[in-house]
Amino acid sequence: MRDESTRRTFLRYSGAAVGGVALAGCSTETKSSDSSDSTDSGGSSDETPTETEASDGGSDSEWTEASTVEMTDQLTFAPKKIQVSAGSTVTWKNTGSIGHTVTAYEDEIPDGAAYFASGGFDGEQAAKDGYGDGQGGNVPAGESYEHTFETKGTYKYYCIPHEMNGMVGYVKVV
Ligand SMILES: [Cu+2]
Repeated sequence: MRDESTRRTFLRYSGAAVGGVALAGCSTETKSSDSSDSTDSGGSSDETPTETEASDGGSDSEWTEASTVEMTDQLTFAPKKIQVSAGSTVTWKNTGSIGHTVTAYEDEIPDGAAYFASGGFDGEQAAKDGYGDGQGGNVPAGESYEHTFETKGTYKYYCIPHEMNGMVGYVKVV
């Protein structure tokens, strides 16, 4: 039993290491959980995998005024956080050799804002399905995708195949 929880921790850590970026947030987490819990049989010891996103604070004040974002072979959007004025068109360029998507989190765009995703999908699920079905929305090497932002607020988006590697970005429209 004890053994099992150790293994689970290890797996999570090695998963984070692939991302390479989000490590700092994970290392402070629950060393203490190995004593008490898990006598209570049936699971639901949730790992809450999305929790790591919250920990990328600290750099939250660093917004770069830019309207071009590069998608790189390091599995990043660069700059990760951009600021533009309403009505601006943002261009994402794939400057590497690996394909990427630009896919908005439907729940993390301002109220009333238009959904956006490479491939022209009108919702996040459609974008995921489209990618799963023949890589719809993939932006290959050398290609780009653009979107015009009309509604002010902060948008968060990700790359479908590399979300697990921490490939997410933000656009703040002011
Ligand atoms: Cu990607």
